Amino acid sequence: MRTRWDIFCTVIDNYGDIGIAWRLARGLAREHDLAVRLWVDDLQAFRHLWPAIDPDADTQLREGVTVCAWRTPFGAAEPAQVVIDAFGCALPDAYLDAMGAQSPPPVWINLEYLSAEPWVAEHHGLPSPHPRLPLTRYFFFPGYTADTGGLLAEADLATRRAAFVQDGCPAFWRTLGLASPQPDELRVSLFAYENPALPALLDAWAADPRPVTCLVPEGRVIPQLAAWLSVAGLQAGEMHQRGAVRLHVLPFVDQDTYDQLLWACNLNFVRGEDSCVRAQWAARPLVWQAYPQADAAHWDKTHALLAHYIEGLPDDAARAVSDLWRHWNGMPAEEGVAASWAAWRAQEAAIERHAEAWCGRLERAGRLTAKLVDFAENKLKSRVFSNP
Ligand code: TRH
Repeated sequence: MRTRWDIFCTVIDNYGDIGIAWRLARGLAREHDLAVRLWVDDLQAFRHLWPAIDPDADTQLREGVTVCAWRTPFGAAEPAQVVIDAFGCALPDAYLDAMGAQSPPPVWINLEYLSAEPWVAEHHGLPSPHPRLPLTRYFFFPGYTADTGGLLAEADLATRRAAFVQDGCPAFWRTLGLASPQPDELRVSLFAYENPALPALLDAWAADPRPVTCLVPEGRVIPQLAAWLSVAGLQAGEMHQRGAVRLHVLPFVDQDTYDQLLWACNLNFVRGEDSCVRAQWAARPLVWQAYPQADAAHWDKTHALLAHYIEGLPDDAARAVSDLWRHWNGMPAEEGVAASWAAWRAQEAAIERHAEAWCGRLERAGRLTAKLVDFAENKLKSRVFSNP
């Protein structure tokens, strides 16, 4: 019989939590042949990144995963053998009580947010006993080193990407209503939160000696873009040109198509967590905007990933990458935005080579799905020994 896993996910204000939970659920079902239920409290939001989702269905089978509507109050459900609460979302009380009544109890894992900060390895895998119930919750931390939970990626990701990019993907560009890039054109995707550095970056692109095509999925940055263009509003499908920069507003696409966009562009501006990791696996240069947190806690995260990412880059290229990331996260930088962009352009070839090499280095951290399965299976085995 297949081991049963339950993953619980609440959608906060963005798409990262459900994006990661969905990727994980799909990977567990497809690559590890597990019986996975994914409980989600907002199927409407989920549908944005996976349009096949029916927002009204109580349960539905999608990509080998049973997607369940997480309603309040929570109906009766027998707990699975492995239970994941993604990003500390509180499990429903009734479900938690049912977990506590099981013998042996389920393996309970809290999947945490990804960070490149050094403390992650020390906290990865730590147990925390429940104060009331005979349950232990383990903290599973994704990360960039082998002593963490690793990074989410499908086993065939590199092969699929290589096959996709080998002919320059003209058919893909056509589906987005775009011609293939000109030889001297820089094609950029821009997925961002509101960002004070955006107008200066757009000015720099408009003044670039070569054409820059910027593809912007619908979302939080659109009003800022409209203000820069001095237009009343912007819709998917619109195109505007200012100087060297041509801006296209794209519809929000499904998660797999977004991956292809990252593979096809020369440079990707990404945000949050999941798009950042996918941009790294895309083996293309990226600029990351960390999810803004109180007290600028995201600066530590940005700094940690940046320090790790620029290892091995020649000094000038490392400085160009750092300056652009710093501007994009509101951190002090050595140069202004225009000079940082010019420096990035001058180092483009080295940065591109580095992005390819970096993708290879990511492998050293290990694959999160496989590591999570190992972790849970070990706990399941020891649970059997202590509960004969
Ligand atoms: O949406 P985000 O800002 O999510 C954030 C972060 O994950 C943050 O850590 C978390 O605390 C906060 O949510 C609540 O960025 P992220 O993580 O990149 O997630 C976006 C998801 O949307 C990702 O799975 C890719 C997907 N996506 C599409 O499917 N289609 C699109 O067109 C685009 C632009 C994104």
